[in-house]
Amino acid sequence: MTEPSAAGGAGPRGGADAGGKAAPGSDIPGMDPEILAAIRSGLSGPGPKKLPASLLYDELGTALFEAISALPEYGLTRADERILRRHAPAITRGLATPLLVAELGSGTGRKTRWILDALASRQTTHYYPIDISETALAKCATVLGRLPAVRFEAIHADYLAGLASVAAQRRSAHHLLVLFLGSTIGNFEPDAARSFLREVRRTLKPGDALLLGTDRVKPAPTLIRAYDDPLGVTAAFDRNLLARMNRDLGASFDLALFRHEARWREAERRIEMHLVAKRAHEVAIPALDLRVSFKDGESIWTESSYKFEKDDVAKLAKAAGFEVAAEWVDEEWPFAEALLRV
Ligand code: AVI
Repeated sequence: MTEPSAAGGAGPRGGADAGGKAAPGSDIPGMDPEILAAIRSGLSGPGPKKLPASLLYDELGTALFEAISALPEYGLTRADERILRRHAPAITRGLATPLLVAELGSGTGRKTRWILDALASRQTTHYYPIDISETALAKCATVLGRLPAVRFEAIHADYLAGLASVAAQRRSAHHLLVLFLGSTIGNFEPDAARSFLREVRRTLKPGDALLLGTDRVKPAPTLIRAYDDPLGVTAAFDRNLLARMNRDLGASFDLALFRHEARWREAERRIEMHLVAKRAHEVAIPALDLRVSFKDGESIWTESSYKFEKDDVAKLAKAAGFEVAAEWVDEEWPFAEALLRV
């Protein structure tokens, strides 16, 4: 998974508020100008500071997220996989064939294997993992690229562009199953989640389906431990965002001057990750020709992870033009996979 929204921003890849005119540093190779504009606006200005969450997922960040997935305190990924392992035959049973499978954010491909295995007895499946990270796609290819009944075609693109290219390739007899697993939708702001799913819906036809994973609300202490684990892996994942700005933009963040904090916002039903300055200081970001002042205790909001109640998914699905056809819930770590029909 490599494509979450900007914290407090609108959505994935470019959901952040890109400015109009070219600003210093807007043409740094390998850095999306919209992300650069979001860094500038997120750290300038008088309001609370925030950075695009997509910055968390460079190669090191993606590896750290995989380590998070193995933490005893972070049950989300294991719950997601348990559901797919136990219920893949039921999930795929009613789907029309021939079926193309497109996955938004390929991850390592481990969870998806259960779905592809369940389909293998019925058909040869065209599987299209879509990701902006070539590293993630390469890893996914090692897990899923050589399955006997799978035609694997990696798509290096953002989610919607990738999905549009799959939709453009399909023949009229083909049906499409879109996988959006791991509660990545929870990293979108609610408005952005709705409009994103509406866009997904627009590329689908009757008979197509979307399998949507969502993490359920849990007691606050459970959630805080999941996002601020005692080993400090999530803290490292969060702070890597600053290390990445040092690496890629020549910034002068002193990582020791920021501590990671997870906050549960009950009313909004979201976990927020923050990096909190331990004392007042200044940071330079030469590539953006920017100096940023931090007050003692001031935070940078780096990611939101929304949690869902049962009704939230049905409402979200309806607002996007889907219906919930079936839902599977993991009881050990409440997490749901909903099969949404067009
Ligand atoms: C990728 N996404 C679903 C994770 C989550 O739980 O929101 C990202 C994450 N951030 C910190 N830990 C995990």
